[in-house]
Amino acid sequence: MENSFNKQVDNKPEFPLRGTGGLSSIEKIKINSDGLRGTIKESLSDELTGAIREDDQALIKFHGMYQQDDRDRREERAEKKLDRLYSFMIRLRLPGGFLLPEQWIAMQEIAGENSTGVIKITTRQTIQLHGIFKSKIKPTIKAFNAAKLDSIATCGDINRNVLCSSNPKQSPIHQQIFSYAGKISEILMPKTKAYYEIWLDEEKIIDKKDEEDPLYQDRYMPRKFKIAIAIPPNNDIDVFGNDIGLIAIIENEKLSGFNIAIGGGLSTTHGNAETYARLATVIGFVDSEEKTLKAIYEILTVQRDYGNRSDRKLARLKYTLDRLGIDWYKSEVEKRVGFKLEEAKPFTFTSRKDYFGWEQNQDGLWYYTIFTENGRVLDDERVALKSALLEVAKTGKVTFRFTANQNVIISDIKEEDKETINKILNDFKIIEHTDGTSLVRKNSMACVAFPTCPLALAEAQRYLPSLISKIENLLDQHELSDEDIIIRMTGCPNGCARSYIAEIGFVGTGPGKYNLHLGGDNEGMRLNKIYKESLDEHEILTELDRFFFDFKNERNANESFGDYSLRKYFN
Ligand code: SRM
Ligand code: SF4
Repeated sequence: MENSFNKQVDNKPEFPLRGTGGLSSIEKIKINSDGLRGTIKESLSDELTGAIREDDQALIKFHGMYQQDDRDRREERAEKKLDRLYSFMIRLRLPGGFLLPEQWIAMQEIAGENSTGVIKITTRQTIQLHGIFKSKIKPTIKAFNAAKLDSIATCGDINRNVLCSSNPKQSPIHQQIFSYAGKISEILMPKTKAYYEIWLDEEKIIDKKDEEDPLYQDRYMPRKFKIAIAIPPNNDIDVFGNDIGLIAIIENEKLSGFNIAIGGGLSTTHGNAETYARLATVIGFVDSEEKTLKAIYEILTVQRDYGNRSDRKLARLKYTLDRLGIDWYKSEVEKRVGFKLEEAKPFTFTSRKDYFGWEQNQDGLWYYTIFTENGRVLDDERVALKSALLEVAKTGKVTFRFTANQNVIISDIKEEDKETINKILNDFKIIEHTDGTSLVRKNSMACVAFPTCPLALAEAQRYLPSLISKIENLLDQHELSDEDIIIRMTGCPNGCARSYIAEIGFVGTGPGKYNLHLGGDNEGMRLNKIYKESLDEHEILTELDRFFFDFKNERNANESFGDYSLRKYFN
């Protein structure tokens, strides 16, 4: 459907686009892909390998999936002269991280039949299933489709899952603001029907006009693109880590509009000084839905036209912005939207946490936030979380929300149903598990890393829990267990668990080794800095022991660990 957001931009520069060298190989794959089709169908029907063709590996990302292999088993298979154990990860598109109970049940069944069975809640409020063999991709996508779920555009050089502050308790107008996540996701969807054709066996589009794409054209974005909406005072979605961050401005309990921040991005590359993490810069305010959506759309078109397409390491909006200047970028967006952005309105973030346990919103509905360590939903020796969530879903009396801190919120429970849900949570020891978890563990987050992530240099979600146990002991010894300290770990410098905006960040450099970052704030408004490089566990714990001792003895009243460590170790 033609609308004001998908009109063609007249002044787009000549292709090939900005960048120092020629087009990167991925650019050529996109342009020659026939609307992201490539030879995916042929790759799928090749029974000689569990993998797909190289070019198609880049294209399936736009359909929400990645080819991976079990890195734990590489050596053993190589010794036996076997191919790597290939499988696929599929990521759902869930704007704002929301599921109906019947969708959760369907998803759990699909996970059990087609994947490892572990449901992974990601740092962008959605769900990933791992370990799906090639022959199971189509059945998985079809089953998702039957449950009205899709994985379109959750990976690839395109707008990704749109985030929104999770907890409806945060504001009486949460629902209104939350609805923007869906609207933004919708206007930024690709027009190609390849997903339906390849995975759902729908008829091939004959009239190519039906899939003309004024936004993405044949080149898509130069790189992934991320958008998040925060509802102050809680920055639970780390709004400044996104290419576009919207900050809801609420005046007299009404939504006046959004401050717009652009150019956030958290990845770096070890040894490449041209790469850096950057927090988004607030460029102005918009006061209506139409203006908000228009501004978002044109921020994308400017990045589409001016982003670096020769060096993928330097292709994110943050680099375009710093190369061309914030004032230039803003005025180019204003030219394209046809109006001026207003001056940004004041806002304050005081936290970025999930509210664990029972909470009630202004409409009397109840919410229970469950601690879900590193977003992994499974039954293990400590707690049967997966079984509990299935029981809860089967009541049909709840919805599910996922937080950008990788937790689950059992949501929208009526007063008369609360006891039923509470009993299930009690019977499965979920309440005991959530209440009994330390603050530092609740505040911690790790990315996936081994065994599935091909880019991992060190462990993250499989290691952080045991490191946190040791950190808990240290905090206990220094009588700091009640301190709200945010700790995050990633297995490489890509920053998937946003370690660069933690108070204590660990960034993997090699097996068992991590850069130690300090000095981020508690609210996600300040990047941390590298304190020491490539430490092993013993060195990490020795450093932390000393930090906690100093912090306990030298902090100012109400000073957070992040603020203290910046003052102490970097001044
Ligand atoms: Fe990420 C690549 C996992 C959030 C920055 N990320 C990957 C891949 C797909 C590895 C790959 O390229 O083959 C990882 C798959 C691991 C696996 O086995 O599942 C992966 N990223 C994740 C997730 C699942 C981490 C988690 O434990 O929750 C998160 C999924 C989010 C989602 O639902 O869409 C995830 N990734 C992030 C974030 C955090 C965020 O967006 O708030 C970042 C940093 C913010 C940013 O984008 O600047 C992030 N991931 C990256 C990058 C670096 C991008 C760049 O600008 O250079 C890569 C590598 C790449 O794209 O080349 C990457
Ligand atoms: Fe993989 Fe690195 Fe992202 Fe962790 S931070 S999931 S190791 S790409």
